[in-house]
Amino acid sequence: MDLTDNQCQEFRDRGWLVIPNVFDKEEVQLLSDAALEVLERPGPEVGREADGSPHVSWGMHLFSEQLALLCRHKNLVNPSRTLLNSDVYVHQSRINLKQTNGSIVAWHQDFGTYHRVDGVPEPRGIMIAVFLDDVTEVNAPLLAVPRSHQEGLVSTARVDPDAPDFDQVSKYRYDISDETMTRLVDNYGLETITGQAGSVVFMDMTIVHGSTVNISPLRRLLLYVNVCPVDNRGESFERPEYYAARDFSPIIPIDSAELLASGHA
Ligand SMILES: O=C(O)CCC(=O)C(=O)O
Repeated sequence: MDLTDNQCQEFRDRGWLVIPNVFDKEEVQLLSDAALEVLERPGPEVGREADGSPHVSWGMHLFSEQLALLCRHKNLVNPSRTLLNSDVYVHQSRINLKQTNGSIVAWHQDFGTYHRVDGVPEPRGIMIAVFLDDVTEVNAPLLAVPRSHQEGLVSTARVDPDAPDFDQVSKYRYDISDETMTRLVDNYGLETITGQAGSVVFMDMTIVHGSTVNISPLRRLLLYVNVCPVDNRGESFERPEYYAARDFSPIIPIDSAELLASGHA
């Protein structure tokens, strides 16, 4: 899958690009099955709702052959290489299962934590989202501020030692203040990012984004793969590998035949 010049320009201007029909039904089913299996793991890499049900799993490529192959899929890797003008490695991957009445995701920039905690030097990288369910206006789509990547880092630390997930997650959080959010939305607006299952989003990892609670009965399962150029690697290893890469070798792309074969093994 090659990107057109117009698509590259749209990514640079707005900060993201949505491409429909990147994966077919069989691939979506295989990836959904693999993701739900990883979410069943008891490990510390799984984040949970207050009732104990899983809603996020970090480092999916370390725990599933199919999800590791997804991270190497040419439909993710080749556009990323084009947009970043470089070979890429996976800095972080995750599964996000937004269940009915589950968590919100506060306004943030992925690069905020990657830079300040993981030591990724420069704001060069892409958050790729793979939709495994249809995402519409009603099941808590990603919300994002177009062009906000052009502002650089605008997030600030949120330190709340009483948060239930303080040790694991929230001490590393950098959120966007209400004042900054108001200014950004006044200047640039705010958009929903929707698409059918099988769609893929390429988003600059400095874009301000978040999502609300999903009060619909419609599940919203998404996979995220954050890639960076191989010369923009994390230099701090404070967090475990499921949050922050140790392997910086350039990804060698695979195709759908290899992904699908892994499901038939
Ligand atoms: O899937 C979502 O609702 C948001 C996830 C997100 O922003 C992230 O993982 O960085």
